[in-house]
Amino acid sequence: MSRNAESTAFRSALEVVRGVEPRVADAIAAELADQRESLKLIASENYASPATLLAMGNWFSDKYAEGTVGRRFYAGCQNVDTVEALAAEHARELFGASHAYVQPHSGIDANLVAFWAILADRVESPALRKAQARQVNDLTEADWFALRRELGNQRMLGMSLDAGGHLTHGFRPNISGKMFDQRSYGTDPATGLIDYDRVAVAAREFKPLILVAGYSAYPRKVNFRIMREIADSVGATFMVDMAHFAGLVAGKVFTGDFDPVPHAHIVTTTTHKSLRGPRGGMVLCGPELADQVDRGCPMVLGGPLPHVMAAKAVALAEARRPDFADYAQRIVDNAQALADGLLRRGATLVTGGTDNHLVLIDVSGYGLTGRQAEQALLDSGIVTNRNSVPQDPNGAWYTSGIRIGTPALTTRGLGAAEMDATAELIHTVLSQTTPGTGPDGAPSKAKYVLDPAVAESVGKQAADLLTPFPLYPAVDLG
Ligand code: DSN
Repeated sequence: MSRNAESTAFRSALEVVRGVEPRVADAIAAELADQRESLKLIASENYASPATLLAMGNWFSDKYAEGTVGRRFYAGCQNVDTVEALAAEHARELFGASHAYVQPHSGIDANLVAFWAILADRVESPALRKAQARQVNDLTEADWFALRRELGNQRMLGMSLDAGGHLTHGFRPNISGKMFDQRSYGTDPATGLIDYDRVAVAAREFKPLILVAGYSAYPRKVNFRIMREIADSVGATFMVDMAHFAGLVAGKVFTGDFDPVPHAHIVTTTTHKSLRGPRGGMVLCGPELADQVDRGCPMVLGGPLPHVMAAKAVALAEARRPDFADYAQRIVDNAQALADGLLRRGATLVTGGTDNHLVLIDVSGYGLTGRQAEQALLDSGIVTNRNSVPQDPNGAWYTSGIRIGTPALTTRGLGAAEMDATAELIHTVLSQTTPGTGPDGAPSKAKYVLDPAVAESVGKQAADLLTPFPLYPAVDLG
């Protein structure tokens, strides 16, 4: 697409929106301005390509398409079939998976599809077999009672939240924690790394139906070959949620033991993080689980979003190009440069560094909570999010960590030199921020003191750092 075409497309779209509700058009334009100006270090965010963004804004949004390709509950789905089949084909080719299901609307939806598929595949339930043979009307009340009893309270072993696991891996604030009897494996307190021997012991003791690997705040690679061996040793289904690092798998930075696809029975992901696609989810699996996975809608999903599946097809096609592998490698190089820059300046990092796209700073070394650090950085034009660290004394709300990630800034083109400069800015803010007090003079975990002149100066330097790397350079909204 020519640069002019991108500008024309977005300008025209905004003009049409402005004709109905100008405040929405203004908010969309303001969002682009904000994203252009901020040093975005949120590890789970990225910037999708103009082609991906534009593929979402069209009449595919108007179509219902429950069912799967060629087998829909609505008429007239031939064009939805085309984009869904394309997205699935790109996903299979990109990840080397035999089956791809591209309908999930988000990561939690993808995980719900996987949980359902595993339960349906693994749990002995005559009532479920009857229901799946499409004899639902023949089920008695006793059958339904048995079905609920048999499917309920199954066991899941996943990574603990404060070690970097995800809410949807069996934790109480999420439905997965209410569906499953969950236990966690943590990390070694001395190294911060997963201790596979301890995972094996936990698996032997707990005998889970599902062993889950994957994380949203663990800054290291996971050895999926070892995890699969552990799952096999206790008869568990091995599920990997690769939402955070799917781009690193797609870009062949994570290969061999670190590529989940050949090792897991089922892999889930979002499509908008390091993979750089539209906001959405996806499931990959082998032939054994494919049929159950394809029942995701209406089992746990609402109708598919054909406009987002179209954008998934575009983004996955982009990820199959050779330059995506270069992008994925630069994400990791940048994270390592950022980690090195922080370590050299005296920061404490969980696990002492990174080998993926994220870095977790333990800000207790600066005498701050995660909440204080997050806000002080935000005041200075640096967008991050607070996150628990292992055995966090400040809990999940205030936390003791700041999670930073490089997928978004790498998309803009920033490299190692800019990562070192970013480390300097982060260190400056954190070392010059002090904890504040509440109205009664008592120490506060939320209030902080940062000289506004420091915040302004850092904000200016952060903006200067971004100037040579314009975001969506071809898009001029006028
Ligand atoms: N919210 C995502 C993240 O920030 O990691 C995970 O769901």
